[in-house]
Amino acid sequence: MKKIAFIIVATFIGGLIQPAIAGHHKLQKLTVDMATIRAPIPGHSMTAGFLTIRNAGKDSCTLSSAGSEFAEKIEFHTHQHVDGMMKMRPVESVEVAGNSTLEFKPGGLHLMLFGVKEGQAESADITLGTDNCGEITFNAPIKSIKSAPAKAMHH
Ligand SMILES: [Cu+2]
Repeated sequence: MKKIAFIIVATFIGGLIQPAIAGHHKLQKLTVDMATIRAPIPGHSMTAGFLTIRNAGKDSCTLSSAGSEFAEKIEFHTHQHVDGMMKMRPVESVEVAGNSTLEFKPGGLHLMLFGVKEGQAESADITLGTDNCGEITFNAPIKSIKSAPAKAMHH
């Protein structure tokens, strides 16, 4: 009798836990790793941010906004070849396909931070908003990162 009761209880608990895990997964399918903000050049209020974002869900997530206390405004930027020159171009949204990882990196897709606060901050929290996957906040250390070649820095 004891064994049967145990099986019933285990099945009941299992039934409770599973939907909870599934629900949690739906909210937290985006994860951010390797986030950094390039330390702004003294006297400059603009800099770039880099990160790796992973979408563990099967549906794509569309990043539609970025914000931080550290900057007045954050845009998504890509690099594009225009007449043989690499130029940065703002994009309104960035799609992270299901079960995939997307890199924001020097010379490619990146976050552009405008109106950066002066001071000795060592890191800043950044929040990315999405159309369909909630929002994610992560902490990005502020580091000196070697600049991309000068021609890649034109806006
Ligand atoms: Cu840029």
